Amino acid sequence: MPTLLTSRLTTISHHIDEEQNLHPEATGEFTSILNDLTLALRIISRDVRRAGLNDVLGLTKDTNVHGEQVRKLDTYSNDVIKRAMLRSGHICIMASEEDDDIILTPSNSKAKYVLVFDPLDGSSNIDVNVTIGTIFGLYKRIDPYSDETATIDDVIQPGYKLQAAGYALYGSSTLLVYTTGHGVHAFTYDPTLGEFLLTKENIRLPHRGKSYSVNEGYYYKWSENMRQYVDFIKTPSSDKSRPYSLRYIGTAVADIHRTLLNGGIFLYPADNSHPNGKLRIVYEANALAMIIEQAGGRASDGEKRILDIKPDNIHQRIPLIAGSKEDVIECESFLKGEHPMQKII
Ligand code: AHM
Ligand code: MG
Repeated sequence: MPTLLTSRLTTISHHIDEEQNLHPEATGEFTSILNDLTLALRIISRDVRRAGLNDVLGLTKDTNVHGEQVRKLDTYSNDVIKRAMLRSGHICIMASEEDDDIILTPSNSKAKYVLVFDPLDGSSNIDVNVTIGTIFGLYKRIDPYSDETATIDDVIQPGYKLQAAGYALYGSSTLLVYTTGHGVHAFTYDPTLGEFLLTKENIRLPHRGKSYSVNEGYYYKWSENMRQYVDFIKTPSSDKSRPYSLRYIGTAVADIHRTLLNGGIFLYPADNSHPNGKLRIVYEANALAMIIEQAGGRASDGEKRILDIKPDNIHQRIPLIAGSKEDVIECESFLKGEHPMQKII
């Protein structure tokens, strides 16, 4: 009996090439940008794996634009990405969580592409050996044929204009999850080969999950509607669809990744100390929202689709509610005070 072979062995570079072949107008620029980025991710992964042996743990003396203490690995990863992205000459401008201002490259008036990134998400988990990650988004300049120097307007485009988005996770293995708008694919890094190998193609998010992910320590800082939603998903129901389990790592990209695979809901809502939430729209929420949507989920600030929001500045914060479609819709209905169960609990 002949067998039908279905699971193919593919590296990230093969995959990027295949996706680009779908676009006859492709120039190869996009491919070389993603190849440069994966080089940076491999370098960061190598150094995260050796953290503790290579003097990258702990704090620097600096505080970033958000008033947070900067860790050595934050600064190191930021430098690695910026330097790797100069290679192709196709990036004109960048924005990073760790840089107060936009970063112009030597190709600032010639190149077509814009990179936004959080070099090391989950900084507070670095020193305790818990999963951290890198988040990135890639745009085209507003006018890709302009020969003027790129500006902040090229960086603060709404998320629906992203050409690609993804993240690396430095966890039990190093993973790269990315989308170019044709589904979400995951690659696992094999350090002995130095390659990211395709391990999950076309990831789909369940329409509803059974876990929620939020820093519940802020319960008394939330709005009454937010508290009611969390009370609701914890209340046992006769059909056993509730209570939900709580899962919270405190690294947004890792919490989103678990939600992507298992379904459920991730929330970093507004609270008294973070009136606009904590996550940053330009280099965190937009990329995570594009991944979630491409896998069939939903991402909003509680009212509006994240990807439709036009940021005003590169470090703007936004509440993020993302995950399984039905869970996010249910939460939005609580936040609007419109859920029928709200009067009962
Ligand atoms: P960072 O990018 O400086 O690491 O901060 C963002 C992180 C997110 O990864 C995570 O969701 C959040 O901060 C955790 O914040 P909190 O400790 O308030 O729950
Ligand atoms: Mg972050």
